Amino acid sequence: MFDLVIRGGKIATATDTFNADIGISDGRIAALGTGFDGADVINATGKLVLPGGIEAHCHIAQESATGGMTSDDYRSGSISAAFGGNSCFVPFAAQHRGMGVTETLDLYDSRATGSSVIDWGYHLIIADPTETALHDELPAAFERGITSFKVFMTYDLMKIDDRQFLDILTVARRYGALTMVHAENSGMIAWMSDLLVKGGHTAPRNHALSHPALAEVEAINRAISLAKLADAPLLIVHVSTPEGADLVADARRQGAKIFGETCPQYLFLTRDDLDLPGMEGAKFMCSPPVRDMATQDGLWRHLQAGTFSVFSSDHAPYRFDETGKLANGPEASFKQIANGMPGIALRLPLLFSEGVRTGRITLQQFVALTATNAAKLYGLTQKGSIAVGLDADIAIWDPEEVRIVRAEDQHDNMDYTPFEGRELTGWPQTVLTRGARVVDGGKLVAQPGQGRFVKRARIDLTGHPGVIVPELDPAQNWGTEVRP
Ligand code: DUC
Ligand code: ZN
Ligand code: ZN
Repeated sequence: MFDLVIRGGKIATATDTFNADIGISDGRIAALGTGFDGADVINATGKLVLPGGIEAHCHIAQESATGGMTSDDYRSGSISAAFGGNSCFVPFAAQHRGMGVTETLDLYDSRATGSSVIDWGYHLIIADPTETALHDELPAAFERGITSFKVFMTYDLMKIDDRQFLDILTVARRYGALTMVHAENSGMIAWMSDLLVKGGHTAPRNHALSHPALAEVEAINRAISLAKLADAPLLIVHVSTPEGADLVADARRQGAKIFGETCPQYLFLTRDDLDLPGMEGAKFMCSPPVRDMATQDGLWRHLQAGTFSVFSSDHAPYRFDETGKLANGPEASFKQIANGMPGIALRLPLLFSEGVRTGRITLQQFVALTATNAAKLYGLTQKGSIAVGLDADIAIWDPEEVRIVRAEDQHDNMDYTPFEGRELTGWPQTVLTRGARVVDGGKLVAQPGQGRFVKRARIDLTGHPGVIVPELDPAQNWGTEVRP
């Protein structure tokens, strides 16, 4: 007798699809089989039973370097995530210059604890890699279960230089942490932005022109080169160009520990969405920017070919009002508008409907991209699949349900969705975190605080040997031992 049985569903993991009952006890998957009985039973006949999504790129209760706050906190953000089929999320804890790492993590603990309905962790954004941060605080953060760091190659108040990047990669490598990078060339963006503003081209659509594809390609190439030199794992987040994805694919073919992420906006939106009257286009501003149809096709091909390990929302919610996009008034130039858009609840339905149902990707790829690979990269050793002993983090989907996306049906704290009016087929109906229902039949049934902080482990690099550059290989260097 189990605490809960999910009966009669079709289970899919990153490698298999099979029919079985799931027996759950004490929040864990206790058995897979048939004919199970439980104190509580969910009938999943005709449904897909998938690992709960792990949303590993979202901005929740996060202030930018210039002070703007995202509209979702850990309560609304986690609720929205759960309605979108996620049972765990990993937002960012953002260090700003002058802040210590420990102080940053304490601040985010105070924001998240008691609020989230699903399990959570944080990636630490490092904007001030002082000696204390590198040698005392990052190891302490790792001990605390924060095993992924994000750095920026652009934004004046956030960016680090190449030397600092190498220092962070080296510490991360030593502890088994994953470094994530926002890869865009800062100088190219500043130069383009100044040219546009000087010419009076300040409308939101110019945001797309101010972030040329070349800026991403150059920075990805540099970031991969730095990671190879340090022999450290690196994830390029929000890849928005096929040329950038080509670089990720090449590095992976060489065995380097390079990973890539893309996001819904780059597969489903184009810069025509930015070209709306007045400030409407601001709703579609994110960085890197959305591009064109040829870009979408190229990114879909990379998704199919396995270049990307993770598909994340990059939920960065700023309302279309004076608290968000319009904080600098209705006449603001594109440079003064917050970058980011919501999407935490639609990441999975968009990819399921337009990826799996259309046959562009398999159900196994869907599970890998949305849960299993994130668990491996981010050290969520108890999550990301359906197997005996793992947390019962499970999403039960109706693959035939058709819904039209409407802002008014969302559960985030936003006043628009960039995907308004899209018809999507296949939606999550019930979501469990550690065996407890969070969302059931379209209703929230969890209390804020039901989610727990997850102390994460080191990155799982199985299958990624890494490459040692000749200059660091003693066999090719008169026996000289130089180890990062
Ligand atoms: N980078 C992100 O990851 N999200 C929002 C904006 C940005 O620059
Ligand atoms: Zn970024
Ligand atoms: Zn982001």
